[in-house]
Amino acid sequence: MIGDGGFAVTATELRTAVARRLRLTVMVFCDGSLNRIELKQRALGYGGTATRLDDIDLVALAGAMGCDGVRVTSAAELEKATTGLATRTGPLLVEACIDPAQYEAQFQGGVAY
Ligand SMILES: Cc1ncc(C[n+]2csc(CCOP(=O)(O)OP(=O)(O)O)c2C)c(N)n1
Ligand SMILES: [Mg+2]
Repeated sequence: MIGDGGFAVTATELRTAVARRLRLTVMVFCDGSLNRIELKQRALGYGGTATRLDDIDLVALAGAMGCDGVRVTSAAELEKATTGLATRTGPLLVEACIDPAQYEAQFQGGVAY
């Protein structure tokens, strides 16, 4: 499990997972932001700076490396996308589109609880 910012700097590891035929499921939580850092910036009174991520089609990115990918926007879609993992022969990327608003509730004075 990884955020979209973290995945942006590690994405090509998927190619190794394909080459090694690893039955790995990589779940990317996509909120278009380095969100916890953005929240810390705002808590310190700065506007968000250099913390937004432009959209990347992660399913297409995975496909370019020979990796299956699926985009989900709900728990039901996630459940459907992750059935049959035990019979897979290679990695699966799950692009999970999430609303970052929930993080703000966990954030008080720049500290994540
Ligand atoms: C290789 C590397 N580069 C930069 C950082 C600094 N860093 C820590 S958290 C973070 C943002 C991560 O954003 P994301 O993965 O989207 O998480 P979110 O808070 O949005 O869930 C960054 C850039 C790091 N830890 N490691
Ligand atoms: Mg993020």
